[in-house]
Formats: sequence, structure tokens, C-alpha cells
Amino acid sequence: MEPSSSPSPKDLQRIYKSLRLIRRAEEEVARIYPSDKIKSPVHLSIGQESVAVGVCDVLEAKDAVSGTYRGHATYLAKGGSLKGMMAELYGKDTGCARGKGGSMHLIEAEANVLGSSAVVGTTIPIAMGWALAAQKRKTGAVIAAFLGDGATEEGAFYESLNFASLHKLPIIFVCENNGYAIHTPISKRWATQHLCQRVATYDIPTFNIEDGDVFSIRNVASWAVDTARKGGGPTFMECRIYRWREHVGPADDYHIGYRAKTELEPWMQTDQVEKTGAMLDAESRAAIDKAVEKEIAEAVDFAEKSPFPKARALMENVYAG
Ligand SMILES: Cc1ncc(C[n+]2csc(CCOP(=O)(O)OP(=O)(O)O)c2C)c(N)n1
Ligand SMILES: [Mg+2]
Repeated sequence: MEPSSSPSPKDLQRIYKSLRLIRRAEEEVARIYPSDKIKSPVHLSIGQESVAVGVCDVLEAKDAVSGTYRGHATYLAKGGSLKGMMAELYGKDTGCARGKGGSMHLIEAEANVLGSSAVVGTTIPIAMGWALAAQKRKTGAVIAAFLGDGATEEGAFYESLNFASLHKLPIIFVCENNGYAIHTPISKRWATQHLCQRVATYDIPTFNIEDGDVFSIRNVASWAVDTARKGGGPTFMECRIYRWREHVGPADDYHIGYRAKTELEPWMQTDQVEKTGAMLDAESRAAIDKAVEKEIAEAVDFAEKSPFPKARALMENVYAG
């Protein structure tokens, strides 16, 4: 793999904007949530933004992503509409899934954001089908399939690794390893911690990025995307990261006792939103922050003013044709 080159000022601004937008949008979701205007359970990715941002920054418009129910970051980093997401959370007709899916089912075909699902692991084989189609149609497009550490315990994960490697599919498996499946730590779930070694037995190149650094993630993703585009097949990225808030909902959960707040501290000290922001000059940072706040306020306003779907919409888009 090539050594990473330092990001240009333009790269920096774009990456910071994406990180900041996701962070602030989710903080707004958390702020609004107790009002009950948001009709959907929310799995926030606050603290985990750098994985989606680092990977999506090297994808082209024709490339795709598949996410999980913790998918706000994936959706936004790939260019999904913030208005469409906010309205979806409010259950409104203008939402990206017409208000019927909620936070766990974000989709935006125009941005090549495949629909996500509440059922753990299920989007992995769907992403692989997309990769197979891209290969057969020779589009040169690639897909990044995001999954949690819990999803690596599903059979569909290993079936997908095997098939993708055998057929050299243009897919990048991106594991957001936050160390927990709901409240259960990896130490109580995995016989070994050697996830990359397990995946490597399928003859897939693997990379373990341990510190959540957005530029390290971007550098590996760039290599993986190039490799996949050239017909070199899949790559697996294990990105260690930390979920700052509770599994589902707007608050934190350190009082429950399944994890200690001391685990959070090193991640907060290397917060990628802050770290990347500090690399910018004060003026351009302030301009980005202002633009982000405006975008969020407009999206919330759009969601609030949008109508709920009509009752007859219940039966629309249920059956093909
Ligand atoms: C097939 C299936 N089994 C169990 C569940 C219940 N469940 C919901 S979230 C979750 C944890 C998944 O953890 P992980 O993949 O690490 O994602 P994270 O929430 O940490 O982002 C589980 C087991 C489910 N939704 N689907
Ligand atoms: Mg997890």
C-alpha cells in the first residue's frame, strides 16, 4: 500500500464538513428526540463518524454503500439528503423512505445509498449482489458494505466473504468494530479477537485501523477502492471505534454498568471532528460550522413543515407494479 500523502486544504475542508455535519445532525436528533416529534428509534453513531467519512470520501458518485440500522453517518457521508433523513425520522411523506422506514431504513437511490435494515447482517449479501451486478455490467463501480462487529457473527457474513473472494467482486467490507453488540462486549462473544486473521483465510487482504483516524481510514479505503476497480477483488477493513451514546436512543448509558466511562475518555481526547477541525484555519472552520448549522436548521424546518403520509400510502410500494 502507498504511504499516505497529506490531505490538501480542499480535502481537509470537505472531510471536516462531512464529519461536522454528521455530528451536529445527530446531536440535533438527540436534542429533539424527547419531544416525541421523531417517530422512530434512533441508533446514533456519535463518535463513530470517521469510519463512514473516511471511506465515503474516496468513493465516486457511481459507487454505492450499504449501511446498518446505525446508518445516519453512512447515508450522509455518501451524499444522502439531510432533509430526506430528518423528514424520515419525523415519519413524514417527504422522507427518504416516504416516512415508512424511519432511522433504521434510510435509502437514497440517486446517491447509491442502498436501503438499510434492522436485521443484523442482512445488508451484506445484498451489497454483494450489487457488486456482482456491477462486475457483470462492467460499470467499474464498487460498493462499501458497512457492518458492525456483531454482524460478523452471522453466517451471511462468512458466506459473503467466500463468494466475494471467489468471484473477485468489487466490494469493500467495512467493519465498524465498536466492541459491543448492544450491551455484550466482544470478550463474551468471540473465542479470539483475531477478526482480520479469520477473514484473511478467505484470501482477502485485511487491514486493522485501531485509532479511528479519519485519514488512516481514508488511506486504506483508497487502496481498497483502487484494487476493487482494477478487478483485484474485495478488501476487509476492521475499524476500531467507540459508540459514545447508548445502543438505541439519545442519551448515554454508562450508569447501567456494562461498560465504564473510562473507556470513552481516550476516544474523546482523539475526537476526529475536533482534531480535523483544528487542522483548519479559524476562518474556514467558522464558515463551515455556520454552513452546517444552516443546513441542519433548514432540514429540521423541512421535516416539521412536511405532511404525514396519507393513509392510502400504506399500500403503496408494497408489491412490485
Ligand atoms: C439477525 C438479528 N439478530 C439479533 C438482532 C438484535 N440486535 C439488534 S442490534 C444488535 C447488535 C449488533 O451489534 P453490531 O453489529 O456490533 O452493531 P452496533 O449496534 O454495535 O453498531 C442485535 C444483536 C437483530 N436485530 N437481528
Ligand atoms: Mg458493535
